Amino acid sequence: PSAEPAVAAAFDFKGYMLEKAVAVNSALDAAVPLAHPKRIHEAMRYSLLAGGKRVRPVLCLAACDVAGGRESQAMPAAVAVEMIHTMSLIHDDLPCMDDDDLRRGRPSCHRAFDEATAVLAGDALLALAFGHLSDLTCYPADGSVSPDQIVRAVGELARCVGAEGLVAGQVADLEATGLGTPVNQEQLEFIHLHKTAVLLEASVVIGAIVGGASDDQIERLRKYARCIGLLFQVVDDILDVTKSSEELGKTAGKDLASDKTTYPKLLGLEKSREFAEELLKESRSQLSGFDAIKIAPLVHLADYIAYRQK
Ligand code: GRG
Repeated sequence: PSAEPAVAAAFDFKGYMLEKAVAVNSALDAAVPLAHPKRIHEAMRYSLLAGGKRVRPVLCLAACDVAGGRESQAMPAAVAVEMIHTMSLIHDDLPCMDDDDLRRGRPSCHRAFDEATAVLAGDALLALAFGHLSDLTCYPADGSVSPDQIVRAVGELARCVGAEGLVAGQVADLEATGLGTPVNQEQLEFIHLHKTAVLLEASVVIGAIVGGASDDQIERLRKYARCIGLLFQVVDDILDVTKSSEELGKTAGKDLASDKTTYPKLLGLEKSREFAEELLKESRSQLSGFDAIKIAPLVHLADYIAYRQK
């Protein structure tokens, strides 16, 4: 359809992700030196450098590029959004929240260290994210990112983290779990939009801001990010059913057995797949009108989220 942008078919998405992840990892490493007191810095580095996919920082760099900016303009923001993501995972794994022993294939922070250290490592990463994002010395010396753009980016990130963002999503999720009864589609969407989509949205929007995007471009990229954020969770729910069915060799997997409300439970598998297709299509349509070559990473990231197998 005409709403869908033309994308260079030859784009090497895997190579792009790897190259950007290497650059992000090196910036994260430099942003958290092993300073005194050593144990808290060890815990911060343990979780931050544990090898996540780096989807959020890559989205941030890609959005900056679409807006016409350079990688160096967006790297402080890319580092900041990954710090926020990591601190939210550390806190999410705590016994008072999801109580998870494993994260990114190894013991979660409170398991590898202790609970108090994990709480403090999360707090310290939260503060450092804002410190890094607002540190003028982290940006190119040519003034390509103005203090006004940085202040706008800080406001965007603050909104995304707080009681109308990630925290709201977590509270709603904890409340829903505590009820022990299924939530409706509106409540499920609220949880996903706040727990997952909001940080993907901030990553893209902040990248666009420091890259010099217009307000109209920022809003279109914001809609793109919200679509892929929800898509991420719908696909997660679908994979939960299909994977566990495969593993068990049965028609009903662990998703249908657990108390957690999911899209397949609410809509059925077919309708959930249709919803995912709609979200993917909508995310693409928000990218039409931008440079067809520069949007390739964002288009392929949406496809990756939609068609991943785990
Ligand atoms: C933010 C102040 C503050 C508190 C935290 C605990 C909490 C409030 C929010 C929970 C947020 C949360 C854990 C959301 C789930 C997000 C999600 C989809 C995680 C998986 O993301 P991937 O697949 O993971 O990108 P990797 O490991 O690759 O980075």
